[in-house]
Amino acid sequence: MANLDPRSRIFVAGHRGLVGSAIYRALTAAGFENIITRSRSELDLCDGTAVDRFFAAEKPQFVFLAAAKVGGIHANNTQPATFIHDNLSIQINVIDSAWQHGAEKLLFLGSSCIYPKMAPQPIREEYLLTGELEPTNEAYAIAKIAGLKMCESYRRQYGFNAISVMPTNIYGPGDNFDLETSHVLPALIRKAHEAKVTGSNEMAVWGSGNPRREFLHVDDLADASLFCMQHYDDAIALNVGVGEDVTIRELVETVRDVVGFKGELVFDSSKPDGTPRKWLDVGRLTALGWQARIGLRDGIESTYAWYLEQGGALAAE
Ligand code: GFB
Repeated sequence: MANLDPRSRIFVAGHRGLVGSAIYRALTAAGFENIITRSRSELDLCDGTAVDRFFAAEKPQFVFLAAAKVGGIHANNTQPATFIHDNLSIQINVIDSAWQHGAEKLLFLGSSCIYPKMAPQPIREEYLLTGELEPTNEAYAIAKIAGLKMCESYRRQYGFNAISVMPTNIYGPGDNFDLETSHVLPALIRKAHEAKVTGSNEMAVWGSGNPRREFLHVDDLADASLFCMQHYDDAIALNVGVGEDVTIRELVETVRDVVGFKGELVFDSSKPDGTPRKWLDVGRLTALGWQARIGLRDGIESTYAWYLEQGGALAAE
């Protein structure tokens, strides 16, 4: 088990992102005093020489690799080169430098899109690499598969304690609400809110509304990440989810209710549906003693409140 104590030197790569900022909050709340961070302007994680220099100087003992190029279905589908390039570069630089400079343990964050498009449901960890990937996010998925295989390989060849977790769709405070690049949940919150405040009687929803997705609040993911850093030392990339999923139509109904938008939904079939379903089997993590606590409706309510605090209401008025 990892020897974390309040004085441990912990590097959170990507501390300004949705997941990294939640991990930073969770570490701070848990009393860790030596958290190392670097903004993108201070350290470009795609620059191998700079990353190596950083690790040589700072010598972090524990590394949360939450830095990644991420986006929703449209961003993934239209910028595959950026997604594969940036994610592979970040992973190679951070994982290799962490090992080279003697880090005790590294946790790599992947994504449920690593699994085959038509995987049996719920998806067990062993279904990895048993079928073709979903084309809209293949480049991102290949990069994430490479990341978890890198952790597995460094563990096997060098004995480096690198673990991987594969979260389902994440949302929460700090999310990206840009309609071109965001994931579905923040996009729907923004669309419902803007339709409400502008008095529009309709809002657009991409695709058919039939795909099913599982949504995990980012504070639950941060909690799971700390739990795994402290209690999990194995090669298998662990699924992290809530254990149940909803259709996009059900999701938008809940969002509409929380936001208070009473108009019509218009489904835009020119936009892709993506994977029909990616419901994770979380039996392994549950057996270790962790489970998600934040329900979807509560999570949407607090995310909407955060969006309003950030000026979402002003942007729409
Ligand atoms: O969250 P999302 O963009 O990504 O879309 P994926 C999920 C579903 O919601 C798709 C539908 O079926 C979308 O067509 N959807 C409906 C919308 N309305 C909207 C909208 O306004 N915006 C968006 N973005 N979607 C991503 C992957 O897949 O999930 C990434 O591309 C990553 O690689 C991430 O794995 C977790 O769930 O389809």
